[in-house]
Amino acid sequence: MKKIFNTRRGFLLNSGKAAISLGLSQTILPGFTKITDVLKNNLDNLFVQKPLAYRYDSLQNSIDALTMEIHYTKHAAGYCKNLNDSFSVEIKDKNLCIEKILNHISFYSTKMRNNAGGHFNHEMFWQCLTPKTNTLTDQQFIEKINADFGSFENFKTKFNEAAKTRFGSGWAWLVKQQDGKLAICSTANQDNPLMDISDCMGQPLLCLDVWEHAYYLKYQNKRADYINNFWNLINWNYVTQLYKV
Ligand code: MN3
Repeated sequence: MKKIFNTRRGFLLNSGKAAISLGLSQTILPGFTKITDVLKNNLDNLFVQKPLAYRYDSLQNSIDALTMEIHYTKHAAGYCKNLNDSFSVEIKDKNLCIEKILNHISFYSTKMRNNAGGHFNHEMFWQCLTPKTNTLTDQQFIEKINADFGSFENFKTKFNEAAKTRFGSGWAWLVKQQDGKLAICSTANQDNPLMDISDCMGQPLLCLDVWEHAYYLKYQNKRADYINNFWNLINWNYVTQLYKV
């Protein structure tokens, strides 16, 4: 898969910059679909944070209320604001959705990369969480996980390993690759699998924020405990919905 994307990227590098500078509309790369509902304000077409579907204190057995509040109102809000700053300066077509920007991120500034990634990742992360206990029940998805990872336990172990071993700040991901296979990977900083620079490109289905700001108040240096407790919070309905797209 990587070869295909590299080839496509090579093509984009040769032809895409000219196309973008001419103002031709960018497309979502083949194999990707607009899956999330990252919102824009109707008035000015700038990105906004979607309201959380739960209270800050509703996840507190696994993530404490103050961490949730600071994470949402300060860290994530900062990415959203800085994305809009970059968007105003760098993008002429105000209708561009975030997936398209991420699919062509190599054409933009580092500020755009960090903040478009940061905004998308957090908007998706909030939706991957739920205070309601639920489990994965979709038989087709369960069979797919078993087929691609050997078993659900192997999938979990592999995801946890990706999250634990990400050096410094970043994210762990479950993705559906262009060939339909499920894969697990991690990305540094605010990079994500939608980016044309990513070495784990794919449709993201599940993500976990392993920046210290996501867990330090409750867990300090114990990232592994935070990762283990994340499994109590996963919104499998949402993840299944993304898998079915
Ligand atoms: Mn974060």
